[in-house]
Amino acid sequence: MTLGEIAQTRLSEIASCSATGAGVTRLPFTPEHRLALNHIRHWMTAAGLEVHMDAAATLVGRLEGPVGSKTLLIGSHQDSVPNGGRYDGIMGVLLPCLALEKLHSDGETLPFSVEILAFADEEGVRFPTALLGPRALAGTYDNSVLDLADQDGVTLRAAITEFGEDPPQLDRLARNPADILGYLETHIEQGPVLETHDAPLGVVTGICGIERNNVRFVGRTGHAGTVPMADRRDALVAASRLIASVADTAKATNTVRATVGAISVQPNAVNAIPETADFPLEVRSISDEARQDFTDQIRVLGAQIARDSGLAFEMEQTYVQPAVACDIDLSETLAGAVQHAGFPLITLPSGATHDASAMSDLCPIAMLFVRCKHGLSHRPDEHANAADMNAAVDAIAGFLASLAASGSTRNHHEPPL
Ligand code: HGY
Ligand code: MN
Ligand code: MN
Repeated sequence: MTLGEIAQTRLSEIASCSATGAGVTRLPFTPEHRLALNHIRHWMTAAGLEVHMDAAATLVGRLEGPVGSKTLLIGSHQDSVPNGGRYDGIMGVLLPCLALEKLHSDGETLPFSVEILAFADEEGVRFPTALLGPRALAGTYDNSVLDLADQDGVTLRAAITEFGEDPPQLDRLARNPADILGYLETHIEQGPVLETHDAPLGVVTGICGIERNNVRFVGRTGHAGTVPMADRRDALVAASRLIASVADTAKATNTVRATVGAISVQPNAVNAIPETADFPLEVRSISDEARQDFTDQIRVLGAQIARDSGLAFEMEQTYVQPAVACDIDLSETLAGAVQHAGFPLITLPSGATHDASAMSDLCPIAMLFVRCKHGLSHRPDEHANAADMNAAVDAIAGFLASLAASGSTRNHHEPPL
């Protein structure tokens, strides 16, 4: 079997660590997450790594390099969206493990340490925040996110504690940038560009920025049959007007991608006028300025709609991750490895966000994209083929070998041997 075929088999196995339903549903700090750790621990051990879990429930596999050498961080996330695909995130944990297995079987050793990281929560689906793991390593996470709760009222702090980790230890996870060579993330493209170019791999130039705001309209409920239309303060009608404007404005400006993916209405009864309507507004753009302008526009429009219909309106930012550029040097090394492995070089921005977005506050980042069938992702039919994953393993192994040859792997504050 090729390493790509082994990858396909292992991703099929871990895909079973999922809640019931189509595709993969593996939210952080759940029984499915705990089951998945057994598979990831096995991959890391097979790659010769020492495995432990950190206080953010990131599973860490470390290959110790020479004393005084820096550490290359590689990783992605174990969690999925509900009814998602079997490649998003987890493929970026498995492929570097296979690349290390390949280097080991080729008798190669590395003059630096390597850590493979399986972050717990990148999607930010269960809690209205995300990227706790990479932000803890970068020393940029905000303690207040631990008080955010999921739809069952379980706080992030309680979920981590119940999962067996110790949130107060989060403050001790921050790494010294001087010790870190950089961060590499391998990820399914989640778009159609590589398929359009008939290329198995792509090197990412930058990652779009993202922000999420909770939007709330508060009106007045009443009997659906007895309250005259003119007297109504219908929160769902107001929300619908704003949501339609979000899509129309985003399409017209063409600088952002804006989505309302969920809504909750109370009292949520067919014969009662909606009193409250709550929804998350997500806005993404490679330009932070365009994203902020758009969000400001929607805030003004929402307040206007509320005033015109006698409702209350709130819009509160719950999550923001600025756009980030990938490191030129690291990306050139990655591009060289892609070409040396015999594949065409395609460079492209990422419309999806990633753990790498937060890791860029700690160290230089590079991202390797793997072709995505029909560009479909966040769906059960998300697919990457074995040959392309095999190409990615070759490129990652080549990237490691290039870094090893570059000699830039010693830690400045440690005297040479
Ligand atoms: O939503 C995203 O961009 C990523 O898949 N979390
Ligand atoms: Mn992802
Ligand atoms: Mn995703």
